[in-house]
Amino acid sequence: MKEMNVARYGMQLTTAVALMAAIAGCATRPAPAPIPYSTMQVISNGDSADVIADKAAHVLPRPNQTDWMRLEWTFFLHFGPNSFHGVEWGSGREEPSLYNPTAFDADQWVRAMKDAGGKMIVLVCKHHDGLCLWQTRYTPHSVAASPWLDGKGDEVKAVAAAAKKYGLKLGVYLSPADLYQLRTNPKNPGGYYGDNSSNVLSVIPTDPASFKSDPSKGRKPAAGFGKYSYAVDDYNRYFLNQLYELLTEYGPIQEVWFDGANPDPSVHETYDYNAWYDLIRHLQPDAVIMGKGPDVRWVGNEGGVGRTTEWSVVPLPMSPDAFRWPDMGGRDLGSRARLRPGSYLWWFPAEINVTILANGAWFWAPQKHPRSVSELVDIYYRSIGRNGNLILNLSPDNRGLIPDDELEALSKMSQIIKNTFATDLAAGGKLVADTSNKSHKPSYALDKNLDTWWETAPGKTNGTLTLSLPKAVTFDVVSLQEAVDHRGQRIESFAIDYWNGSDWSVAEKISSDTLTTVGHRRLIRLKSPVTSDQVRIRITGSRMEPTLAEIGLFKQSVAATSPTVSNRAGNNSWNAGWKVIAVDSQETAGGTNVAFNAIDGNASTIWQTRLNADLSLPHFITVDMGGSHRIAGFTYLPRQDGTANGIVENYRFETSVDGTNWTTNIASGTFANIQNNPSLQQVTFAPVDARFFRFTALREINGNGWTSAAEISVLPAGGKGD
Ligand code: FUL
Repeated sequence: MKEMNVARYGMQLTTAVALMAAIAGCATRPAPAPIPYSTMQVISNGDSADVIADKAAHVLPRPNQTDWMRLEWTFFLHFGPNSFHGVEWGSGREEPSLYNPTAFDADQWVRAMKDAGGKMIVLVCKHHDGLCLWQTRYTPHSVAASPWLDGKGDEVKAVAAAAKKYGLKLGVYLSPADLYQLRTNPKNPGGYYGDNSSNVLSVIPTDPASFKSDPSKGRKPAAGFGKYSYAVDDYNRYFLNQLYELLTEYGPIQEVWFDGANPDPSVHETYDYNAWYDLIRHLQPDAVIMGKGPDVRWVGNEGGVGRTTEWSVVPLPMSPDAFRWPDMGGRDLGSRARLRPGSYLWWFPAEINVTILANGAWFWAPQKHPRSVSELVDIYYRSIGRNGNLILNLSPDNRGLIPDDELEALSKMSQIIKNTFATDLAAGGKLVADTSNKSHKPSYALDKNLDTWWETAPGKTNGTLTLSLPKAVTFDVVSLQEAVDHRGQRIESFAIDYWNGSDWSVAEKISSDTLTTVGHRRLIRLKSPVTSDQVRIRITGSRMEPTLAEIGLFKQSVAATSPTVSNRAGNNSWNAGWKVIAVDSQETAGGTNVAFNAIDGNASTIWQTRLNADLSLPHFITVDMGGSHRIAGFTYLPRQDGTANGIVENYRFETSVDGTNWTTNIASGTFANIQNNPSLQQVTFAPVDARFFRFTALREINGNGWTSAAEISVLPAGGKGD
């Protein structure tokens, strides 16, 4: 594969540098070899801090990543069996007849994305439940067995055609976890997933008739594509054939999305990632592999939040050929402190996946509604504005149409974004710098061309660009872009000032931002609008000479403030007078994590069971609401401090009128996907009258014996407090 060859080239160069370092100490010290640009650099033992920074500054994106980063705003689409029975994760035991949209309209989906300004749709072609949404040759468990269009429909084909019509690129999400194929699925006794079959030489595409009996028998390849051989087991052969169909029959594919989530890890299957990557590189060399793969990194949450310091150059502990791409959730992935000897420096930009539905729901259900417009606008700044691509999910309803509330939220969001960025207030200005490389003059930062840039003079790691405008403008967003495709990512800190008429003043940013990394794009929002005819960008820290390919000034069309977590289903007085009347464990050391914190209406305090004792589940908490209420569900807000300890995955929920006789409303429920998406969970059940409720944790997300909760509350019947 192309990338891997370049990577090896990088290693040879590094070896050369190491050799030169080894001969240092001879009488005449050779001048250090300049570090060449490469898609990979290796930090050697003995590299000085300067050499390490120099190497990090010489890592470039691969061409498929450059194309992808320039898309910035992309869309996800989750529609499948889950959309018909109100679940986030299916079981693999669903009948294909469940999938029966009555007004399916892929044009409507893609048009909404196009109108919003999206550049790509990544379609869920098979979610964890295993139903294939295209006409596959390799399982009857597909749309062919559904009543939709008498089994003749093909969701992928319809979306590919709409994407072509509206000029959007197409990506495919194919879930590695496949519950239908699970060896233990009673609905599919011949399931391939975890069937302990041995690796046998398999030609891809395999002849479906001899899939099990003789996988070395191929079928006729798709027009313009070849055949490939891999020694793989049944499930990997199945998966490779699925990939082959998706990557050869639907036109150019720009992104292949490999989800790490697996609802049932009890059955083990070894994914042959190397074979998958190899096939993708052959069939769609321009595509990026996202998630469990080498090109695009999952940002680490599903809340739409990029890091305020987001490095696209990330140190890997081993060569990318051998690396298995685990999720990278840490706060700091690429600062100088992380760049240690033995690391392989690799361009690995962040993708921020988030869904339009509140509470992180990926699939539509009647009670699921979109996030507020201000939150969506905020997400734009926290993703695209923090050196990452945004992939915003839309969820068609059971008719097969994106419902009006989602369309309305999206169109309001995109209108605000469009209005904000329609006018670049820096246009027409003149840029001067206190230091410039002769070939990279300041005016290049205002020419709307990412392939030309301002750069400081050789050896200068700080520099100031001053923008003078013909007349004063009022702005509250500053956009900066580094020349990452030519010079890598370098800027570590910067400052923004404006001329107040007699002196320079600091343009105050909103508190949730930091003035650190820039990368492909950084959007800094100001605390309040600034009016001035002179603006200064001071680069105060950089790995090597900093660059700026573009700067821009904008005025937000509607002031969008950061949302706060609504932890009481919008009703803050509902919990007045509530008491915890029983709890089996609470961490009272220091009086910090007591049970009452779960009902105090404060999302930043938590109930946690004792850390060094009571280390087995179940744990429970019983609450007296002080009077009888008609309720139809409950909410659980996991701890919001970024720590996973005690977050509940499986639970029981009970209610009582008198505190003695209990009704089990949910005997054993799952907060599907809470590990990836630790946001407010809402569970509904048939309405009951209750004064007391008991929440019991049955399983913690990592199987530990702790339990924690930021908030536990109830949902009033009819959606209103009583
Ligand atoms: C997660 C999945 O489990 C969700 O259902 C969704 O597909 C999201 C994009 O990734 O890990």
